[in-house]
Amino acid sequence: MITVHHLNKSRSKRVIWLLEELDMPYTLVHHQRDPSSNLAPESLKLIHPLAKAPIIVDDGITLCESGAVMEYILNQSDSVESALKLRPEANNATYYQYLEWLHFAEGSLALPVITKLLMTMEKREGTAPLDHYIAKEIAVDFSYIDATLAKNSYFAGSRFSAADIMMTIMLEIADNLSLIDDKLNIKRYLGVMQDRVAYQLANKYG
Ligand SMILES: N[C@@H](CCC(=O)N[C@@H](CS)C(=O)NCC(=O)O)C(=O)O
Repeated sequence: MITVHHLNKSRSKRVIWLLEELDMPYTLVHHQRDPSSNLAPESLKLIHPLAKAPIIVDDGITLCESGAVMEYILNQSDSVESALKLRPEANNATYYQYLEWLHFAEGSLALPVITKLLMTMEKREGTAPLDHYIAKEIAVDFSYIDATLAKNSYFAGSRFSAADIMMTIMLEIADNLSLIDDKLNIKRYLGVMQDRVAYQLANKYG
């Protein structure tokens, strides 16, 4: 059975959400952020040298990086039909749409969103090159995301997929930072995601 190492208020919510959507059994191990540094505790370093959540352990494999973990779980799901619910069949246009958004969440969007989060926590807003870069990325990324969600109900088209789980966590952080107040399609989409039963089960772990 898959063991999920869950850090409070972290991307590991993605993994629990996915497992709940697939109705797969799992064991949860809780780790709490250090209250002063907000970093992961030593207990996570004992599982993987990067000490970053999420980490899963299964059948002799220890894996971090949420996108890779999501793909691993989809590969393990008990039937092709079950995986197909959340990952379009390979090698068609919808699949590549899925793949783009699955990777976009960490590959492009995480940098400006997390940097903005840290800048806000440090009350650091100014005119340095970093501020210009982050402001430009945020403007471009959220306009593109909003336009996508004006056309499609979900990131990979008309059906919910694991790409939605990857994207939602970043969109929630952006919402908490008031970065998407005027992006009504993203706001509507977030409401739909947060209404999902599996999301709510994952969310209760904090
Ligand atoms: N790109 C990685 C990012 C992992 C990451 O930064 N995780 C954060 C939680 S959301 C973490 O463990 N932070 C604690 C620390 O860096 O000490 C992924 O998607 O898994």
